[in-house]
Amino acid sequence: MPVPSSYNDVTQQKEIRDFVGWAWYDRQFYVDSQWKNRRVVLRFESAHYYAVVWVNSKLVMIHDGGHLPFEAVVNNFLDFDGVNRVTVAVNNTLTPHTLPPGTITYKSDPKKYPPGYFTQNLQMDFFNYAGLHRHVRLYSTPTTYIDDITVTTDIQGTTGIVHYNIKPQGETTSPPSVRVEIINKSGHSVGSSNQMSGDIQVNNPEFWYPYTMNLKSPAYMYTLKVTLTSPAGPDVYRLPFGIRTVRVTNTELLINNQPFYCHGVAKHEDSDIRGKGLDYALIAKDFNMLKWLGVNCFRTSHYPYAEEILDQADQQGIAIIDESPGVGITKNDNFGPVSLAHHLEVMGELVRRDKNRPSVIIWSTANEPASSNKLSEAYFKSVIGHTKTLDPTRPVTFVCNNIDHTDYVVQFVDIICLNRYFAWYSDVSHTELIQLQLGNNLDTWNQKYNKPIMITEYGADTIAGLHRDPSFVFTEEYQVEFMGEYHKTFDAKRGKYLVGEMVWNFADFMTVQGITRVVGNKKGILTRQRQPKHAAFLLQSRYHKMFNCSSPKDTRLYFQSINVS
Ligand code: BDP
Repeated sequence: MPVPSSYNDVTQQKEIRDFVGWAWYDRQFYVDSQWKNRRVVLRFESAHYYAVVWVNSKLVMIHDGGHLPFEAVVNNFLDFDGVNRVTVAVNNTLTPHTLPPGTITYKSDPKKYPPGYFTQNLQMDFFNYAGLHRHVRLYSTPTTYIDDITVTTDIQGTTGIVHYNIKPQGETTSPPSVRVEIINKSGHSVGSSNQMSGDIQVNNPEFWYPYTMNLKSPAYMYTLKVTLTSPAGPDVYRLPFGIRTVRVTNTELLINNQPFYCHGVAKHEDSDIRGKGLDYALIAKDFNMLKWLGVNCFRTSHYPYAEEILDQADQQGIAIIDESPGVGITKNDNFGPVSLAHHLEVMGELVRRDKNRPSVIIWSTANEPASSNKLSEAYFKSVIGHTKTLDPTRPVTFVCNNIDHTDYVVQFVDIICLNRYFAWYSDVSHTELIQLQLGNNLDTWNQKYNKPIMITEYGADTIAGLHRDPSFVFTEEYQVEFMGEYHKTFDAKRGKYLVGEMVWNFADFMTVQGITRVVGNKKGILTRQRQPKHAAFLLQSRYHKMFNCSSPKDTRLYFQSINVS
């Protein structure tokens, strides 16, 4: 099997596509003998879902969770002069305590099923692609090394304040010394320090902001160059970061103290052949399509994406709602102590990985959990509270599909994220009801909580090339009409409390086989091959008009002035 990739769609075997259980990877490698005196680390960037790793037949590490990196020091397992073998067993079984959760049902009727027959039941709407989805790396550091760096930034007038904290690790006879420098894009040092933690002021900095805010130089990235010196030798780390702030008020989302309106999409990591495997060409294509559409923000629905994708978001100036794999937390036994402990751990891994990225403006702890179930209250109080403790600088939320039941979780969020499917999952075909139902529903949530609201999903399944006039469900005409009605309500609420909109979905994507999905979910405005359906042009024209004024208030004025509502 190629790495990185999902193993499911690579062969012509149905058994491999639909496989549930242990898959084994194994390969030989050599290590540079000069690494003998260094610390050698084996790192997996994603193994879906549960992974056990051996080096030269000795157990090295076990990791629970499919979308975040894990690593271990392997010096004691390596042969620096001969051939080595790494073996990985990956199991894609989802249980009530995994994220996402799932269940296995054993079918015991011998008249209907052979002995031991079972099925995997998913609680999410995407294919459970599996395998080594991202890179596996072997890297080395000196034995005294930089374990972690945290950078947060503030803006005071025309000054950028860079707070940093460096955590050195390792055995040393004398404490290591450090040199910290902030380097601008032209390679010049604009601030420095010799302390492990502290503040560095940058006068008149270039700020990081999304490219559609149309200011001078968007997405400006600095480098924090950290040189740790110890008897073990220098460890030099270059951390890209941006100077920016994110805040929410009762009605607004502010980036660098300026109102930001998210004109976005929700996505998936999904493609033909590679499944969820990292694919550089696909990443480049997707960012080109995002820019082509005029998107300034996307949600990593419904799990953390590859770091290479977030690198592009940082560099190209696209804001991100960074979502945990907490999708489908809907059954009572998904709210137990084992699930909670795992969810807290996953939030820790996610924040540790992505905390220094300027593109990440919001943490999403979950998608569509049963927030009308009383059990969700204590569970999410803990998950959201924990995430805020891990990172007090960003708003924290979860994505809610509760329409009008009592809700136990929205009370804890900084910004309300709602998925709405009026005229699709309810009153299907009745686009004439969308404005009335959506408008009333949004006002109700706003009045109850007095917090800003973002629509994080709305959409209709559409088979590319299917046409009918007047519109009919599943046709391209229906998707255009449906979205147009949503846009009218968005325009009426923007500038009041609505701070963003995200269509579901950027592109069609694969799901489990079933009678409500025709070879996958077809709510993409692009096909799975990234070709536009008619609705993509509607969105493109809408989003490009918003460019000059990503502030909701400005956008309303702009729309009035050109008479588009
Ligand atoms: C929402 C889910 C999303 C689904 C979508 C749909 O958040 O994962 O794919 O509905 O049904 O409820 O298309």
